[in-house]
Amino acid sequence: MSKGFFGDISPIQYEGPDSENPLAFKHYNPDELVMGKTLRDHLRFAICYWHSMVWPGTDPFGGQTFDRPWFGDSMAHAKHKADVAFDLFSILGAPYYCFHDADVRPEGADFAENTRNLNEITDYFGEKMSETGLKLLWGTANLFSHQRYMSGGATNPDPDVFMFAAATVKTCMDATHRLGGENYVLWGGREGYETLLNTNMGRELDQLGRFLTMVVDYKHKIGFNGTILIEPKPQEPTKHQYDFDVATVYGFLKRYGLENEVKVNIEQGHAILAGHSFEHELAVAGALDIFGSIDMNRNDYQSGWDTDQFPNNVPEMALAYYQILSLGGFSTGGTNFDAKLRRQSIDPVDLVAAHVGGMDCCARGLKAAARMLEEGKLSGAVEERYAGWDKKDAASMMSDKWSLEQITDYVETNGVNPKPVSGRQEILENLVNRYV
Ligand code: XLS
Ligand code: NI
Ligand code: NI
Repeated sequence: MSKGFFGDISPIQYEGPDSENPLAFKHYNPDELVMGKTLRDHLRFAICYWHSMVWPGTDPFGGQTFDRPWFGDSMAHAKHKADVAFDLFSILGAPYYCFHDADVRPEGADFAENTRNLNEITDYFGEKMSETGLKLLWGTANLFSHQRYMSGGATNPDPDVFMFAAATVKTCMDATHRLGGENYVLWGGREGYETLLNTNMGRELDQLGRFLTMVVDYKHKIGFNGTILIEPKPQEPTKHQYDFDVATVYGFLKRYGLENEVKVNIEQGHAILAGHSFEHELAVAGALDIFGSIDMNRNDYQSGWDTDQFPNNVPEMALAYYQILSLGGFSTGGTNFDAKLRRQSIDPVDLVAAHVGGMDCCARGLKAAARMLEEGKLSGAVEERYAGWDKKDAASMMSDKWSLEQITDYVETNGVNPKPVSGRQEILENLVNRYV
């Protein structure tokens, strides 16, 4: 490993909960078996390129605070960045990473140069991946930063932009496929509108549906076995985004006949922005059978922005992983740290420590969730709550055997007169407290 940017920081070891070493795992022991599976395989951690390697520490009131030797526009800078990125992945022992095209290659003068640059860096990644055994959780295209996308990518009023975006997505799917990526993500930061005064919403939705249909067709054409994922978010940067939340995405997929082809990548911070809890979004995806992957971060609950902070709230993580484990865990998905440092955290050690803490927090949450699931007290209470539905007459109501008239008849003949039953919320909340 190059001794460059991270100096003498060596690969992070598991030292257990009593360790006081800030650069050791206290809860994430990758080899620990939980419900018959290692924590490594449960959590499937991925490090994101954009926040960790690209973001310069800016905010709306101030410029760059991070001095990174790889900041710059040349291919040499891009390769230097890749070297340091892979050092970071190895130090953390994370099995996966994720990237946008714009994170990893310099912006070219035109489409052809963008593609050349992306392909060159894809080759470079390929070599590094076979040297290190690191894997790609997902790739994606940045269809929101460049000025050409200011009015959207797929939903742009200008068909030339739609075309440029579609061709760009093709190159990113090719790169993802070539690197053995396990998913391909579409997050539509600019797929939405600022004002209805200049927007034809029905047309824009049809454009987005057509775009996604082509993505799915191309996936099958090239034999990409990964999952196509949409990442919902209600707003920011666009005032109203079309992929508002999981339920909205499902309605969209249904309308364009894609509900069996596309799943969701759910981000904690986006759930909060949509006025939901993270576990709500996970449960909706589970109920509608479109759960795919997660972007792990937390929002500042006061600011109302997507502040993308590293997770540090174990009880929240426990409830989230409880949903995920209840769904049988990840298949192609994983836990991507879509989280960035605070802009005052300018040292290399901050980047490592942030991930160590986030990984520990997730591991602790997952272990608590596994205990909750294995002991079955919570699921037992839910089963008991719905036990009436196992009875024969109740089952007939759910099948098409009974109509409203027959039910009315039944109520009259049997004198059905329901008695209220406690929901036991506080008792269940107290129960959760025992695990976290
Ligand atoms: C922004 C999104 C973005 C996606 C990938 O809010 O979270 O980072 O994860 O385009
Ligand atoms: Ni995200
Ligand atoms: Ni986000």
